[in-house]
Amino acid sequence: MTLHIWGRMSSINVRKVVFTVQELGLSAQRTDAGGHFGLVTEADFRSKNPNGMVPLLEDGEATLWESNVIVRYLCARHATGTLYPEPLAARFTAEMWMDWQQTTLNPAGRNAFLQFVRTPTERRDDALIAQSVAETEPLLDLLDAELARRPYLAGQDFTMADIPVACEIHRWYALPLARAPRPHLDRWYQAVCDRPGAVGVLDMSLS
Ligand SMILES: N[C@@H](CCC(=O)N[C@@H](CS)C(=O)NCC(=O)O)C(=O)O
Repeated sequence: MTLHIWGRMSSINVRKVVFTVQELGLSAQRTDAGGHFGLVTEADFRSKNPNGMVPLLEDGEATLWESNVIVRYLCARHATGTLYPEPLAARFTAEMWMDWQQTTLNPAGRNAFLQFVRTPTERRDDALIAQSVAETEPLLDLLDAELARRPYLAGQDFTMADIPVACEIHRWYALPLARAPRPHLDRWYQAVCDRPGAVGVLDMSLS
């Protein structure tokens, strides 16, 4: 059974899923949806994701939305004991970072991305950018300090936790902003960029 991913690659949330599929060596069909590709308002799509958002994953009987849930599901199904850690403490450390990406890092950085990449220059709101930078910088410091203590977010090895956070860092690093030296964050990010899942994902330009 081939996996079916619905979603455009310009979406960070779709990129997480594509990274995971590639990392796991799975074959998947991807259909562009959302943004100017549309589809998400159609009745058939809404019957699968009533939110009308991407990504959406179909895998046999499983029809799933929410990007981090899809990442967890794929890792649980195909990589229990590695990307999906088995000991509960390690697994929930990974879960913790994934929730942190969704609830803390993403909201902080979102406006700078939207202003720089999706807003015409003449309508750009510098105050929104400054606020987004002010909220994100301490979170990058936090990541740098955490990654000084261990190679990956959930411990010694690469896990599902690293995928959503790396997709977020990819988006942030592509913005035209001065970057403070953060050697541990940069070392970790380079290691994630070297993973098989990163090809065509963490080297994409933003749109
Ligand atoms: N919490 C959801 C958010 C999904 C979301 O916001 N998706 C955006 C793209 S990143 C979307 O579908 N926007 C409407 C569109 O693309 O038409 C997730 O992580 O999957």
